[in-house]
Amino acid sequence: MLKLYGGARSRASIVQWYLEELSIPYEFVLLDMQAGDHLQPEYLKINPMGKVPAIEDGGFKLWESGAILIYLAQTYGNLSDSVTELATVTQWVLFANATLGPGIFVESSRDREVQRLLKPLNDRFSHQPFLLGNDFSVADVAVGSMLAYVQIMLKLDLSAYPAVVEYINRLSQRPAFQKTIGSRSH
Ligand SMILES: N[C@@H](CCC(=O)N[C@@H](CS)C(=O)NCC(=O)O)C(=O)O
Repeated sequence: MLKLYGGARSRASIVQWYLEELSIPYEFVLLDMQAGDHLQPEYLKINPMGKVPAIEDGGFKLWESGAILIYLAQTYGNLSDSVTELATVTQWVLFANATLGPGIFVESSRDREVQRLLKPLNDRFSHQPFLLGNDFSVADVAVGSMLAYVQIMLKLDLSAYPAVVEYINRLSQRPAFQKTIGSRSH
């Protein structure tokens, strides 16, 4: 069975959300990060960087949440073999992890980046329910989880971006979200 390694409150919830969306059986290996389980030699064999999440699928080990999401989409989801489709999904996953997350969570860049990044997202969600159009995809897991964390953890006022708020609400209603990321807010 696929193993997902994570901490109680960690980015492993993003991967767990997608595993639940795909109805893939998995075992969540809960590391006690306070106790430093993620820095022990046994876990460093899975991710030498000592970070979560990581997965083991058969003999295959993979870390970095974005890479894991794309692997799952290709292996178990409906991501096609199209180079352009893969590139577009990769664009959104990297945007979430390398641009949106750092831009908003790093306090020194927050004021500048919130306006710059949320305005085009708001424009997009004014015309379509999900990032790629009418259908939910792995791109929504990556970007949507980051936006949900902005609401849950930073409690920013997003009322200037109503379509983004509606998008987060739309994602929050998904059972797989509620079982994973959503349970953080309670
Ligand atoms: N870019 C990485 C970030 C991984 C990361 O920083 N994970 C945190 C938990 S959310 C971690 O393992 N921190 C432990 C540490 O730095 O000691 C990803 O998305 O997987």
